[in-house]
Formats: sequence, structure tokens, C-alpha cells
Amino acid sequence: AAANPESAANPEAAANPESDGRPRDVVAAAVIDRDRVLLAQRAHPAALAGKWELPGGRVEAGETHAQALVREIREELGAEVEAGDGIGTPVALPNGLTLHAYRARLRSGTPAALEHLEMRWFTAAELRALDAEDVVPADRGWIPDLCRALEET
Ligand code: DCP
Repeated sequence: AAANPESAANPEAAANPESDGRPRDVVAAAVIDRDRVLLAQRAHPAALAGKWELPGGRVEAGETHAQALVREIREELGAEVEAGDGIGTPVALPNGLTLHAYRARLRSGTPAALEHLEMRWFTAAELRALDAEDVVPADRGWIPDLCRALEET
């Protein structure tokens, strides 16, 4: 944010992601392999640290959601994925961003927690057994959608 040229013209930019000139969308990947989906445990900020999420991050200017998803998974998990259809309903975050989830398939590489505390493959039964408190608030509503996706066919 310090290097963002918008910041000089817009004093609110540093504190308010809604007005920093970057896209307001965040994408998250439901990487599904057979009957399991990949969740990762956030390392930061403190309020979210240790909670499970679908890995992802902010869309950069000029990127499609699919491109952002592929980049974020490469950065965060060191693996190559192909983005698929949307899953669940987009979620408005408290900071003015909107979070979108997409299915993704592994193309190559072995995912690893490069920026997360941990990553783990969950079956639908394991997702249902998760305590909601242990899931990032914005992602909690997607658990039933993820279970359905894992149990179809
Ligand atoms: N987020 C979420 N659930 C997810 C992924 C993200 O609630 N599955 C939220 C957390 C943050 C915002 O979306 O409020 C941005 O996520 P990240 O911090 O993971 O994304 P970046 O690292 O891209 O953010 P920045 O570029 O601002 O550092």
C-alpha cells in the first residue's frame, strides 16, 4: 500500500480498501480432489489467525477472477490449478471487499502451506464436524455448498 500512487491523491486510501483504486474483489479457491477439498489455516491478521479458509486473495487490476485464483494458489500453495465454476454465494466483507469462491482442480505440483499455518484435505464429513468458530467468518456459509460439491456423483 505504501507504493500505491493513489495514496498520495487520496489520503483515505491507506486505511480504506474501498477507496484505494484497486479492484474490490477477493477470490478464494475450492480445490477439490475426488472426495476432498483443501482448506488452509490463516496466519494473519490476529483475529483470523488459526482459522480455516478457502485459500485466495485480492484480484489485481487487469486480472480476471480466474487469473487471480491461479496466481494466488501458485503464491500461497506452490501448485498450479485450473479455475472452474463459482461455488456458493459471494460474501460482502466488513472492509468493503467482496469475496467470491470458485471450484478449482489441481493441474500440477503438490500443494503446501507456504503462507498459511497449515493446510489439510477435508471430506464432507470432516467439514461438517468443524467447529464454526474455527472457520473464517466469511467462509462459514459455504460449508454446505462445499459438502454438496463433494458428495455429488
Ligand atoms: N478473505 C476471507 N476468506 C477467504 C479469503 C480471504 O475472508 N477465503 C478475506 C480476508 C481479507 C481479504 O479477504 O479481509 C483479503 O484476503 P487476503 O489477505 O488473504 O488477500 P491478499 O493477501 O491478496 O490481500 P492484500 O493484497 O491486501 O495483502
